[in-house]
Amino acid sequence: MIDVVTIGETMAAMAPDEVGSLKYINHFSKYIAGAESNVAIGIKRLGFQSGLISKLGKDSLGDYVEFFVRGEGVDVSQITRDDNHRTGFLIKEMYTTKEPKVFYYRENSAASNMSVDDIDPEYIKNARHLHLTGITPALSETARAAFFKALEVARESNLKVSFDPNLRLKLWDTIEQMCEVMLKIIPKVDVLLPGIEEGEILLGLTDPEEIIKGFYNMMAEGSLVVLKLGSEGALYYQGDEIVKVAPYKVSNIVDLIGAGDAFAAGLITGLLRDLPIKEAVELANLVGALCITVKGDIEGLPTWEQVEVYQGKKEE
Ligand code: CKP
Ligand code: MG
Repeated sequence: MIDVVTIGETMAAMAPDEVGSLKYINHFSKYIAGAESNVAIGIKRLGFQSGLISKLGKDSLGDYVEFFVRGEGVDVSQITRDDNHRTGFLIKEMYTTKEPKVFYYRENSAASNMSVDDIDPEYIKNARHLHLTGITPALSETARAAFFKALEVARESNLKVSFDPNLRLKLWDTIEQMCEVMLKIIPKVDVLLPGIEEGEILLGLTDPEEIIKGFYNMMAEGSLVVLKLGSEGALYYQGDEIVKVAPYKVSNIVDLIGAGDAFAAGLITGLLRDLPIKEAVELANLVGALCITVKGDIEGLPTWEQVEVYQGKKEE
């Protein structure tokens, strides 16, 4: 049985082995990138079965992505291969003084051509949880329709739905269009995982408590909003009081990309394990923190056994 289904684009990616302008870099490492597959892999490592709905080109990079995701134990039965469109690709440029820059080569990719025909309602209905991010509806009109179909099926079948807005302005025509779609999705989900910046963009607010309440007021009563504060930990709110959850401190920060997905994997795992919300958020903080101590989005994601060691419940 699949516990968590997600839908999105997994890309082949290249990260330079050194910092500096791509103009002068000659050596790269290949890896996979994609918020939804990051979450699916994170959940699988933490002990639950995840499945990814996606599309890849019938090309070597598509083989690489499919083998990798399958190798991590994620169910790939809903990944189809497209003869006519290529596997999405990204390349990073690294700097010493600022966050890496990401260049996408994913327009009209196989995954951007996903459509409602790629959604098998039975596959979603048989799961416990659907995880979505704001990247998939940004890929194209047809991918957006597939996203909304998945959401609709999950709601009709009473699955829990979590949503990470993951705003990627580069993928939208206009900021207005992006905000309009996001504000249409948020009232339909049970668990919302925004960051502060997303609150600023979508609600025009800066105060964390106002942001968390602003989002909550758009959702059904009893929904859960977890506001990610990065190195400050997180806040959560379910309509009664706003609770602050302290961060899991790590000193060796290597690569911040993927932290939000790791956080989502931890939180969803906590919910599947029926942990009290505070403990689920603590788990999310821990998994998010471990992710950033290693280069790459998924390499630092812990297994459940490792989580127990970090929590002091088990000896290494
Ligand atoms: O918000 P995060 O840093 O956790 O997301 C990172 C992922 O899918 C990364 O894998 C990248 O490829 C992407 O977000 C994206 O499409 O930007
Ligand atoms: Mg994110």
